[in-house]
Amino acid sequence: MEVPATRGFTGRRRPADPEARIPPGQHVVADFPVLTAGATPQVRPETWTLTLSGEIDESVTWTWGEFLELPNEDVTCDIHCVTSWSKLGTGWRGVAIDTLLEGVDTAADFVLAHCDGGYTTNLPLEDLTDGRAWIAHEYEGSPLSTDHGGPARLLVPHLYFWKSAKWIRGLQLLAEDQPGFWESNGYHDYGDPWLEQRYQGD
Ligand SMILES: Nc1nc2c(c(=O)[nH]1)N[C@H]1C(S)=C(S)[C@@H](COP(=O)(O)O)O[C@H]1N2
Ligand SMILES: [Mo]
Repeated sequence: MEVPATRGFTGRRRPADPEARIPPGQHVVADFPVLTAGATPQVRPETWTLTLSGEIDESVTWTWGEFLELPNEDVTCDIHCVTSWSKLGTGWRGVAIDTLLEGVDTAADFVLAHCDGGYTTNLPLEDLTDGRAWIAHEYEGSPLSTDHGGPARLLVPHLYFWKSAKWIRGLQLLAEDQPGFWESNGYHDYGDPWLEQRYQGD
């Protein structure tokens, strides 16, 4: 079998065959659904900031202008929503969490992501490092639309997409895991789509 060029996914362990890129219980969509719990916040870049807080000596805050000056990366990845749609080969541009953590000394093992509107989601810190997570501000070459989390959202493609917090404003570094919004409402604490970790107990 001819193996296509490895564009369209970041998971280095995943084969390029599209069928093999679809986690169990998922189906591929061509459109890009919008899933938001509650109202869509209107966030103005002029007043937007991103803050690293919690288990660090001093919290760090970037304004929109400062954030855009950080080294950016282009990311192509597959995304998987727990409601069963997957979208293959989505294109993003943003700042790696590794970049934000450069020079930051922390004993934290967990992160709670905070958003405008009050949404939260929790992740192990190691899932945000080693080139596996970004704060994305462009989608397919255009500024991220408000519905999809603009001006900026977390992008963690290897976990169910509810972990990719829209309208992101802060990453709180924590010594202990603290469940976020969906994780407190019956959804899995970790959310690996390849293990179908949809709900608590899966
Ligand atoms: N702030 C915030 N982020 C969020 C959500 C939300 O309701 N609020 N929904 C999550 C869920 S359940 C999914 S599937 C994705 C949907 O992203 P999309 O609307 O860009 O498809 O965003 C995630 N991030
Ligand atoms: Mo979702």
